[in-house]
Amino acid sequence: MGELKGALIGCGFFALNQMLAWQDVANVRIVALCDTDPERLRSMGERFGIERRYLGADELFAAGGFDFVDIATTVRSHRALVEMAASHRIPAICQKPFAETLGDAKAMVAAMRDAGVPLMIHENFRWQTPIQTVRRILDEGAIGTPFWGRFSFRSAFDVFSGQPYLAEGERFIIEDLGIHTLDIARFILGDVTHLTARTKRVNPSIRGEDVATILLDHEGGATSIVDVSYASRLSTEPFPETLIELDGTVGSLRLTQGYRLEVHNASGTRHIDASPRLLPWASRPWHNIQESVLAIQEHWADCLAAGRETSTSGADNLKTFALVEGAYASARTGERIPVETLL
Ligand code: NAD
Ligand code: 89Y
Repeated sequence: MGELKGALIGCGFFALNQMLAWQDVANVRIVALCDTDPERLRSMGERFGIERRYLGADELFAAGGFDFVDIATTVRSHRALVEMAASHRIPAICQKPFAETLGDAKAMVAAMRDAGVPLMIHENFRWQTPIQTVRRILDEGAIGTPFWGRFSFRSAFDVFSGQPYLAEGERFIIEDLGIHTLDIARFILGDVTHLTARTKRVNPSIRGEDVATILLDHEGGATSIVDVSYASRLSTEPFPETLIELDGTVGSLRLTQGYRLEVHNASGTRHIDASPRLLPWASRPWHNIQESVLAIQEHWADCLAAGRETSTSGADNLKTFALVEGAYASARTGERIPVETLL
């Protein structure tokens, strides 16, 4: 496989993880950077020794010389940047959340499909070691067919110091974090037909909701609960762990704090350490997320080289993003939302 050249747009808080991970992806080299903020652009360029730097994405695309673009900006710019990639027929990775609205997300998928180039949403949580381990245990049939699940992310970690915009938006936890938890629920129990949601704001210094409880009906017949909170003060801070409970026809599975996985069935009880690796450039407690960034970027490079569709393609991620939109609609109206009406 020849070397793939990439360009990164957005040199902010999270992009650093993406740049560090790209260094570990075989046959990929980031050759150009873009950020509207000159200081962030300079700092990322100097840290990674990248000379080609652009203050505007239009100049970056006009200059060309790369095989894909990695969009690591916040949501407001996603549609314009993906459409720019489509108009230059450049494959693109776009960070979550996909877009500001489901209508925008659909337009982005259509633009990339019409251009004949792949779009992957950087929905990395399903790539975390503990989540992949749960998927593997299910595929082995260890608990039979799951009929009930809980996907829980409860924390009081200060995410606002690194990402101050999270305190400012009208929407917070479902759009920012619940989006990952909903994607994990889909990854583990399959697509969703209906949902009901309730939200709260506990922290008075932010604008959006910081607690959400979502009830999901899955196509295969399972019922699950996605519960997320950034207002939960616990004796041991679990950030950024997603805890999972699954009951199946022949057994059960519990992923508890500390990445401990217990699988129980008629043959007995297995205890599995589902901890992520601490990569040399990673730091606790973010290492779980950081390892998944490397995994999803490796997946992108493999799929791009082989011409395969990625696990979290734009088309796939519309189904996760519809759950986000549906959850806000249900919380607003109190109603149960049929997901097909959104897609
Ligand atoms: P940030 O504000 O720190 O960085 C965004 C950068 O993009 C800024 O430097 C800004 O100047 C630049 N930018 C904005 N619009 C631009 C444009 N049109 N052209 C070029 N540059 C532009 O934000 P962040 O915290 O790094 O978050 C970025 C994205 O990453 C968000 O969508 C966030 O939800 C996501 N994120 C994902 C994860 C994950 O695990 N997948 C974790 C954290 C953040
Ligand atoms: O932005 C969020 C994400 O995607 O993962 C954790 C986070 O950084 C804060 O909630």
